[in-house]
Amino acid sequence: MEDLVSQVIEICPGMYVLPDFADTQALKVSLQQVLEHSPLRQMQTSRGFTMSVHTSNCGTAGWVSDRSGYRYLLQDPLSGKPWHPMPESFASLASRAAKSAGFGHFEPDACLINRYLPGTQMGAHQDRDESDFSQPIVSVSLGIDARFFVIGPEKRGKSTPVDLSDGDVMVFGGPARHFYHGVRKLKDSTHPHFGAVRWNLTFRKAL
Ligand code: MD6
Ligand code: FE
Repeated sequence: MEDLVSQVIEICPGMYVLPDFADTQALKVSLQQVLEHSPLRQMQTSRGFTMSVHTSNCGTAGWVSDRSGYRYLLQDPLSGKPWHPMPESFASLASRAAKSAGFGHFEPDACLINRYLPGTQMGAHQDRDESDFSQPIVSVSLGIDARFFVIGPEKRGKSTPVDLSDGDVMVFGGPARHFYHGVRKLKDSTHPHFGAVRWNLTFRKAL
């Protein structure tokens, strides 16, 4: 549970898992409010593929992908209006997690929301659209289990699996900040509070 950080597991230098750090039920109402403001949508890659995850954002900046590529925008392209402000409960969770992993003063301005259904996956990628790579990324998993994988600075090679469950938080910084990573195809299962869904919130200092 939150604030009782019993464990910080180092996967590799700069990459940490904080098992069961987040009280995900406490985040659920805010998540719903954010999604009423900026509904989920499937983004296109620059090559014209449709991503299998459904995506939204909250905070000052939101990550978008379309035929012109990846970038952060201050407005939701669906509405032309600013994204929903980042809920205080989201921001404080992310900075407390970062601090527990040794990254003090993390103040995210962007939260990317991804929804996975069974069968959804996320291919190997780097997160490199942010302006300051000395800032970590904090990721929170809600709902059904997923197998995350991390490779390294090159896209190909041996991967290390990291199994993530509801409430687990990952902190990605330092030398791991540029490592390729992704999520294996989700298995069919259901979670008592979220159903057959996994949510992932990634907190970034984008601007
Ligand atoms: C996911 N996460 O867990 C996808 N990126 O669904 C990410 O792509 C990610 O967990 C950067 C830092 C941490 C992450
Ligand atoms: Fe990522």
